[in-house]
Amino acid sequence: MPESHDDSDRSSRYAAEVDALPTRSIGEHQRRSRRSVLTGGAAIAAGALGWRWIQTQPVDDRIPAVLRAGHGVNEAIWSAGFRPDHLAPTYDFSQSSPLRVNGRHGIESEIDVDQWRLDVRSSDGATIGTHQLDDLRALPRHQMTIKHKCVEGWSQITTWAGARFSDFAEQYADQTGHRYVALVTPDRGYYAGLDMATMMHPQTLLAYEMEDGQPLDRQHGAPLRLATPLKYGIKQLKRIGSITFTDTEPDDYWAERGYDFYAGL
Ligand SMILES: Nc1nc2c(c(=O)[nH]1)N[C@H]1C(S)=C(S)[C@@H](COP(=O)(O)O)O[C@H]1N2
Ligand SMILES: [Mo]
Repeated sequence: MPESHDDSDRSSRYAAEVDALPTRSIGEHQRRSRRSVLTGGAAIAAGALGWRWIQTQPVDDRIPAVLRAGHGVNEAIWSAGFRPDHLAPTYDFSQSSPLRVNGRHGIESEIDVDQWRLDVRSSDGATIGTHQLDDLRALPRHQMTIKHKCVEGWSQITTWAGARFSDFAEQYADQTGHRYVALVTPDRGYYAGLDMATMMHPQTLLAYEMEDGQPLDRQHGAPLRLATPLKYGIKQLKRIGSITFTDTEPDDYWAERGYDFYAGL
């Protein structure tokens, strides 16, 4: 399926921006990002209110009502990469094909799926839960055919299935007021941080299947990976070993190498 102009313009603009970034120091990059996030009084106001406060507001169709209410607040949340009431486009399964393999950091070793465990940690590093794949399979299964986009400038319509992170996180409700979730491979070879708004979005899945219900293979992140149409591929960590709830911007493999931390679409 041909790329729309809109997409390819956006990708090439993004690619150009990314090319320019590594020449800046990390410190400069962080100052710049902070400035761009904090444009406009609305953003500053919402920042002061904070995600934690937003989460305590009445929920309208599972989305805190305040997020629907004001254009200003929506503007602010744009720094998370999307409007919270916005669903990314989905496609017919007939348009889907198995995603090409890209990126092998942290997944090069063999993996015994039966031995694999997902550790959940609080911000002080304490383990607050350990899960096997059956725990994820016990949650409602969602399948989505979405467009996967890579910062390298390609995209592909593909299908994922798994549990919504938001469903998984219900058992950690005391943690979801934090600002970020850190995802790390078991060997710590690859790591990515995501803002809580993205993680709690209904299209953000802890995926264990691809295409028509096939289990993920190792190259695609068996036994569990992140899948979301809201972020570039760099955030969709394959072979998740741990999930940490934190208020500190997590270490992020590609942000450390000059890419935009939010990597939103
Ligand atoms: N562990 C791990 N996850 C990763 C990567 C990686 O190198 N290691 N690369 C990312 C990138 S850049 C992309 S585009 C997608 C590609 O997913 P796929 O190989 O299943 O197509 O995985 C993402 N997740
Ligand atoms: Mo990518």
